[in-house]
Parts: sequence; structure tokens; C-alpha cells
Amino acid sequence: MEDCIFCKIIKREIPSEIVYEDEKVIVFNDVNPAAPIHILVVPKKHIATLLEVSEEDDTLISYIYQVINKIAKERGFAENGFRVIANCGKDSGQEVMHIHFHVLGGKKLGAKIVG
Ligand code: DGP
Repeated sequence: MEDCIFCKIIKREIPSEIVYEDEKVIVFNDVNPAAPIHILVVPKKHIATLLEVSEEDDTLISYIYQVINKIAKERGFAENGFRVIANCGKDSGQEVMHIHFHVLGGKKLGAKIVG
């Protein structure tokens, strides 16, 4: 999508700190980290919100969790644990209309997941 920030990151039109990439997903550091580890796992397919996810994305969504699993193990934060968050729509504060999974870790995260 032309005006989408994450599509621009995928096309290298905007720089980012990429930590993993393959044909289906890109993973990069969040520009505004909320924890020592704060990466965004983003499918290359432009899907605006979780409400647009359909049956044809079954494999992709499962794959995203496999990538998270792999990165957590490779980067050494699997054992201590981490949190995955996907915002959807205005009440969640979703800013970028291209689905993405925040992976947060590297410290003991607060018990509260809403604020
Ligand atoms: P959300 O509220 O779930 O839509 O979060 C979007 C996140 O994306 C937010 O934590 C900041 C991050 N972000 C926005 N623009 C950029 C960017 O240009 N580069 C990077 N690395 N992260 C971005």
C-alpha cells in the first residue's frame, strides 16, 4: 500500500533496524521502545487491521507465531518470557494500519496489560 509506513519499511523506502526478514514477514525494532526488547513482527502482505484477517491468512498467522518463537529462542529471551500484543482499531490506539505484533521483553513486565 502506497501510504503505509510499514509497506515503506518493507520496500526500504524508510530505514529501520531489521532483525529478521524472509519472504513472508519482516521484523524490526520499534522506533519508540516500551521495553528493552520491543520488536514488531509484520507480515509483508498488507492487511490493515485484524478485522481483515481471513481464512486465507491461516498459514500466515500461524507462521508469525513460529517466527516469534524462533526469534525469542535465538535472541535469548524465550526462557525469561515475553509478551505479544496486537492492537486493533481506535480504542486500542492502533497507529499503523498494517497488522503487526509487538513483542516485548527483556525485563519483568507489569501485570497490567491495559492502562
Ligand atoms: P500500534 O499502536 O500498535 O499501531 O503501534 C505502532 C508502533 O509502530 C508504535 O509502537 C511505533 C512504531 N512505529 C511507527 N512508525 C515507525 C517507524 O517508522 N519505524 C519503526 N521502527 N517503528 C515505527
